[in-house]
Amino acid sequence: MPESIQSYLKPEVKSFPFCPGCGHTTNLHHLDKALVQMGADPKKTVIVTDIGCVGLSDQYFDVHAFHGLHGRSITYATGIKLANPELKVIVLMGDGGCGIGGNHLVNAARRNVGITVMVFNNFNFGMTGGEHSVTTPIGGLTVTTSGGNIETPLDVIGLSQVCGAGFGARLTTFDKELPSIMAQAIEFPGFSVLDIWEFCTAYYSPRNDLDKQAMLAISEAHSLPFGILVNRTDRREYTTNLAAQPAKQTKLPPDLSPRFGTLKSGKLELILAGGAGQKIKSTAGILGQAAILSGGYASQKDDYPITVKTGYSSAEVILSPEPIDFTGMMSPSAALILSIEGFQKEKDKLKEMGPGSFVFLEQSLPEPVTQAQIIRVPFEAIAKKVDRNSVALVGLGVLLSKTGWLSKESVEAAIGIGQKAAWLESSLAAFNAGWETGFSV
Ligand SMILES: Cc1ncc(C[n+]2csc(CCOP(=O)(O)OP(=O)(O)O)c2C)c(N)n1
Ligand code: SF4
Ligand SMILES: [Mg+2]
Repeated sequence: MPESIQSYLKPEVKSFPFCPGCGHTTNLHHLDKALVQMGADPKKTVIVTDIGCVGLSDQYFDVHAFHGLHGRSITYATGIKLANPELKVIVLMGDGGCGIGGNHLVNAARRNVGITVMVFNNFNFGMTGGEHSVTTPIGGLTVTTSGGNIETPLDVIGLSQVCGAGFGARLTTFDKELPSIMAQAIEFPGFSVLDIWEFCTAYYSPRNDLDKQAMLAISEAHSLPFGILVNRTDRREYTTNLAAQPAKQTKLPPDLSPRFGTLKSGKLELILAGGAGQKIKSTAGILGQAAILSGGYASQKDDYPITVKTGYSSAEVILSPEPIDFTGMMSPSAALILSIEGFQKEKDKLKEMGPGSFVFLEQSLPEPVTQAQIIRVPFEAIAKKVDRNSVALVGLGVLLSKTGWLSKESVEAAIGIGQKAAWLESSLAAFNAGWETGFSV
């Protein structure tokens, strides 16, 4: 049982790989003590490390471990906590990672997600040779600040506090109470963050004569006090909040099991283009679903401007009896062009269409340059008589009855799947009006 664990370090671990005197070594021994103090359950404890020398830490502990990209450890930790809120998730990151992934610190604190971030703050990028970081003190000498750092260091705890963190403390690696404050942070039911000042004995400490006294002076000079600076329990932890949300009814995906034989046609590439509000996207979806119901495969790529309710709307649909590995449009078999916006958008693609392909064109539109057979149809006028909002379904009806590429039943079934009950009747009527027209164009 957890209480009987005397150390969470793997039995074979004799030492850590850090330089002699590196603060990471001291901190990891403190973390081990904290876990012992808590009686942490190793199966419910996760150490997530960032990049840098600190990133070597997770492998020495007999708990779950995750090692990811620089600055992103808080995001992995958040995901792990969300997947299993019972876990104690501890992030070990350097001051470098804290700067590179600063937005993640902000957002984890803002959400009050119940993870613990321990910043092993040695005031520089240790692993890459001692470059300055967001926490380098003013005047600090590093390989990139040889004249003395002129930037104000980030107040890791202050930043976390204003973002809403529940628990925050600044400590030094030589603090006796570090293990118990680490344990307190890990047990805290919300976002907790520790800014642990320590030594990079290879780079920062020798360049700056950093010792305990110098650290105290830095704290004073930058108004970065030590101790527990944030401890509030008035905010509910994120995963607790999430669990309290009423369960949402999960919408089941539609049943698209093939029931209309096999797709008769070979591979087809179709362009549907019109204006916003002409139901181009949903009609393209119906077309694809009808192909799937007919035992085939379908892909759909929609395109529209960011101003979604105005301008063009177009869709590229591929239907195939074989799985579709490439969804690019190489040689369209047919295009359905319903408005001037769609015409302008796709007119260059029409130029590429060869003999044997079809352009179904709204009657009133200009003559396109194409080698495809042009079939002009008054789609709008037909739609007006049945359902003026379903021009695209009228067009689909014409296209499919003219070409015979899909059965009427498969499309009607797809309309039944995709359309809301209130619109079903008028949608079917529009498609059928188009289907009938297709025989005479
Ligand atoms: C996005 C990104 N930028 C830069 C690097 C290169 N890099 C690797 S380790 C490191 C410095 C790490 O410093 P810190 O996070 O403070 O950890 P320490 O080595 O001091 O423990 C850098 C910049 C990287 N791996 N990824
Ligand atoms: S380079 Fe610095 S941070 Fe890295 S192991 Fe050595 S002393 Fe520690
Ligand atoms: Mg560092």
